[in-house]
This record gives sequence, C-alpha cells and structure tokens, in this order.
Amino acid sequence: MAGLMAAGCSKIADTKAGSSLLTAAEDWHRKAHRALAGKQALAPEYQREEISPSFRGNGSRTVDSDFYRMQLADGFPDWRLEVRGLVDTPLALSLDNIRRLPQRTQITRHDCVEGWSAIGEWTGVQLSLLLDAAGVQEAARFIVFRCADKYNGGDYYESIDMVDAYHPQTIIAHMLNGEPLPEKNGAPLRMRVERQLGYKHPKYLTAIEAVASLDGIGDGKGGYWEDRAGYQWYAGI
Ligand SMILES: Nc1nc2c(c(=O)[nH]1)N[C@H]1C(S)=C(S)[C@@H](COP(=O)(O)O)O[C@H]1N2
Ligand SMILES: [Mo]
Repeated sequence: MAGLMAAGCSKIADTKAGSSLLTAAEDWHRKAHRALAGKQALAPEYQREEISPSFRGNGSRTVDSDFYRMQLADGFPDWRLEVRGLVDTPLALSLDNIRRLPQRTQITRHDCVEGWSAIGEWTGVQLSLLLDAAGVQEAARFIVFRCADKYNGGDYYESIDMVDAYHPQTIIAHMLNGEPLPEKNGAPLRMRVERQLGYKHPKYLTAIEAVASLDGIGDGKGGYWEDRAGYQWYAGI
C-alpha cells in the first residue's frame, strides 16, 4: 500500500504533467497550492454545531431514468460501483460491499463557484482503499469518475490526479449528516474531493477509471465544466 502510494506520488511529482492539459498558470496554481499546503495537508474540518441546516442540491438533482427511480425507491440493491481501467483486478461493488469497508467521517465546507457554501458531515470509504484493492498499475496518472446523470444532455464526469486520489479526505460518500445520501446530493454514492471546488465532487457515481491520459475522454479537458465552460481542471481552494 505504501509502495503504491509512493509510486503514485513520485510519478506525478516527476512529470511535467499534462503540459498538454494544463495551462502554465494553472500548473503554477497547482504547484503553489501543494507547496504551501503540503501534498497531503488536510482541508479544514468543522464541528457538529457548524453543520448547515440544509445542504442545497446543485447541478443535477436527480437522474432521469426508470432504473434510477426504481433503485432509489428500493434502497439501490442493484447499484454497482465499478473500479476499472489500468487496474490488475477490476471491481464491481454493491452499496453493501462499500458499507462494510472501513469508513471515514468528515465535516467539511463545500464551495461552489456559483457563490454559495455549505458545511456537511460526509461518511464513506477512502478512494485509496479501493484503488489499492484493485491494484492500480504504474501507467495510471489520473482517476476518472463516471456518473449516471446527464446535465443539459451531456454526461457528467470528472477527474483528479494521483495526489488527490490518495489523499485521506478523498472519499466515496454514501451518507450526509448521518443519513443515507439524499437524492439531490447524489444518491447513492458521490465523491468528496475536499481540497477542490464543488464541481470536482461528482454525484451519482457509477465508475472509477484509472487512466494514463485524459485525451479522448469527453473533450479531453478532464471534466464536464472544464470541457464546456473552461473551468480549471485543478480547482484548489
Ligand atoms: N453527477 C454530477 N455531479 C455533480 C454535479 C452534477 O450536475 N452532476 N454538479 C457539481 C456541482 S457544480 C456542485 S457545486 C456539486 C453540488 O453538490 P450538491 O448537489 O450536493 O450541493 O456537485 C457537483 N457534482
Ligand atoms: Mo458548483
């Protein structure tokens, strides 16, 4: 596990990563943020009393399919989260599988570029745990997240590098404030990538893909909003 982590981190540190992907300024922002904050520095965590009375749903607030509606009504018995791509052992996990793994709970603040924030308590499994279970291969440089919803007709997706993928607060959440994840917030599973802005936290998660390059995925900029509105791929707060 430690070996894998070290390999993942040094690989990123060594590359002039994604000169094709990142603008020079963005690259600078990512490095400066990391240098100041430290690679594995934690995003601030809050007290129970600070939790927002309601956590708004933004972007997609549901998934428009019969399968989703039926699963939502039944507690998602047939929902599967796939771990695939450049891994030795692809996985397909049920919600039950995920609930039985070691859990992390964190109270954090979500910041949306649209100008609102909310503090919530998230519970789920660390992404690093699933990546280690699947055995991420040396060639993998990014983790891509696939979602069940379409937003304005396009597939929502996102991606992060290996530093954020192995960050302790990067979790696949299935609970918000001690309750199963509400529909509007991404039921049954959504990412929390706490050191980045809201659009980097994909909801309605269906698959986690280890890839060597973001070329050929969506329009190649690493995410739904990156492709459409030029949002930065590295959205460090
Ligand atoms: N699948 C999916 N994930 C998504 C979005 C979306 O539209 N679809 N919107 C993003 C944006 S812009 C934000 S701010 C957060 C909102 O999370 P919330 O609905 O729990 O507030 O989800 C992000 N993840
Ligand atoms: Mo957002």
